[in-house]
Amino acid sequence: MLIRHAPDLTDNDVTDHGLYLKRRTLMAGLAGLGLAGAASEARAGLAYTKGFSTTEKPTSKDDITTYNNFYEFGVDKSDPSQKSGRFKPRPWTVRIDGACEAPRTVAIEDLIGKNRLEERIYRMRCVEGWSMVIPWIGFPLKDLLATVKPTSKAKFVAFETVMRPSEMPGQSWNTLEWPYREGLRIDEAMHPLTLMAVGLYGDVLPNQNGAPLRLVVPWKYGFKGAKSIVRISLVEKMPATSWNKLAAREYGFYSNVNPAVDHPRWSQATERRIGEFRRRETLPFNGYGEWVADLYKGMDLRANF
Ligand SMILES: Nc1nc2c(c(=O)[nH]1)N[C@H]1C(S)=C(S)[C@@H](COP(=O)(O)O)O[C@H]1N2
Ligand SMILES: [Mo]
Repeated sequence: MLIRHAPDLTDNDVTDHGLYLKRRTLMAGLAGLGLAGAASEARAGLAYTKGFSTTEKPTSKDDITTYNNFYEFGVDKSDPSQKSGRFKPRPWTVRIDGACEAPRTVAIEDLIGKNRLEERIYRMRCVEGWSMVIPWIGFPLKDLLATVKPTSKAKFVAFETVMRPSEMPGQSWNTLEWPYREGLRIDEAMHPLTLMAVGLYGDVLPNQNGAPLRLVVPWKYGFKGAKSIVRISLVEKMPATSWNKLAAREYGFYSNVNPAVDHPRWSQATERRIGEFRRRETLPFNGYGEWVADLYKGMDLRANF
């Protein structure tokens, strides 16, 4: 048995909560994440977090892995799957530094082996007006940040994608300022919904989805979820972010999903769920308001879009 500590995932949960995979299949997939070794077996756990996962039907694996935004590989939706074959997500280390007592550099194997992996089925809403339901595998970002002991000066968290023009053909074009940068306020980063994903559909994360490690913030527009992360820095000031630098009027730092605040060039009131024909209404905070609306109490979400 690959994962010993999975007492909260039963076959009843599988049918009751619409989990797309049987436990056995999920555990087999985790072998792909390097969890087959005896050492990992003792350390790793897999939880199915009730409540946070949606019961909506996941988008097909085919759509999730061929309809992508990852401008490092090109601007067309098919570029990431077609042009990421040369990208090497291993070996890989992530530097975690800045306003913390114990900065460190950690290998992807340690992140996967030492964190309690969970499946989280989240909605993802792109700022362009389409959405998906994606069964991620990962761990809360707050668990990782806790290991470096943030100081009181840590007000924001900055994320940086790898810079590797020889493997990422899109980095030869000035579509965005490279490396891709994103950021969160510290309370957003520490929120239990905020995930570091290392897999999807029970298997290791494909290159086009941000291997080997990407951020997932389900109540924000998809571009906040930086892919292929090499550096996470705790900082005092709001960090510069790639899309905001390109067009500040169009892509705010917060970028919470908000049907009432239109993009200057299109409405955000509705969205196209990939695989469906009719458009659906977009929900405030992408439907996660009951957990995150409090983070923005007293803030003007039009001025701070
Ligand atoms: N490094 C990097 N991260 C990125 C992007 C990108 O171009 N580069 N695109 C973002 C956008 S716009 C979206 S919608 C999501 C898409 O994630 P997916 O392709 O896994 O669905 O990734 C985000 N993360
Ligand atoms: Mo996006």
